Amino acid sequence: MNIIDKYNKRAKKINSLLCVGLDADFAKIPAKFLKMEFPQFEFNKWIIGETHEYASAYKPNSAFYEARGEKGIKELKMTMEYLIKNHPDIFTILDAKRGDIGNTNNGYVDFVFDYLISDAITIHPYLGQEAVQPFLDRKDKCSIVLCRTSNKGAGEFQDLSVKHSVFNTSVPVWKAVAQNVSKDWNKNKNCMLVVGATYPKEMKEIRKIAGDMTFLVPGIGAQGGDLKAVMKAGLNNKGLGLIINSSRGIIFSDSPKEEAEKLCEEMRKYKDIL
Ligand code: NUP
Repeated sequence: MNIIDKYNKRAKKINSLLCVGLDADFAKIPAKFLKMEFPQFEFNKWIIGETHEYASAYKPNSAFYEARGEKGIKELKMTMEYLIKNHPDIFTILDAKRGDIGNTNNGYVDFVFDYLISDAITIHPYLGQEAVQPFLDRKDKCSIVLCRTSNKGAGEFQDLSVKHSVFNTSVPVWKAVAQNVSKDWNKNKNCMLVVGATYPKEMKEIRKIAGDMTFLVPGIGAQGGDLKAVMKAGLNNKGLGLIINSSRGIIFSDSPKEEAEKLCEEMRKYKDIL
């Protein structure tokens, strides 16, 4: 089975495009977990228990684990192993935004895909396809390339106009990324794009370029993205093509279960009316 079909199968089975971000920020996790031997892991286990019936993907961001050194890495690995063992049909993404020269990337490939057994990794495209080839060559794994990020200052470089042989006019860098990744990098059908929920207009343009490719969409919840606008702009013609993430908005809410359910129900509603 193609790795992206792992996500599609789960999304269809439970009718949900929700990705829960396991951003177990040590400064924010509730006190009762801090007393435990493996606080980030225990917190994640609780979040997974609360949210798995609505989740088609989980996305830990490596930063929150790296911050604790070896303890954090251990608990990140425990989290990934827990997911594989207990929820093998849920897609996993390590949000690590890697990307270096080719042979250095081999180290990231081994760490993220084989040691942490993640289905997917986020990477940035700045060094070009030749450099990130070690990620793309892993046919059994998915590379999710930053295209249009959700942050306010995303445009500083991403909006710069560039000449690109495929387009007649100059285009912003994010369009060039969407074009190259969807047409050239995706030979193994194992690429996705990161498109922030805070930029639905751009998402609509990226959808036109990228066909039915899947987008990882951060920016719902704490960053204020508009779910309806995202789904209108980004759903592909199969009613899929989006992995919609919320991290803080779910995991640090009063009830992660209720927040996940609410978001999932909204997605189902919009899917039916759009
Ligand atoms: O463009 C991006 N924006 C973004 O927020 C690309 C990302 N990978 N992220 C990540 O998504 C961010 O690092 C964090 O892990 C998550 C969003 O979290 P939250 O705003 O829902 O708490």
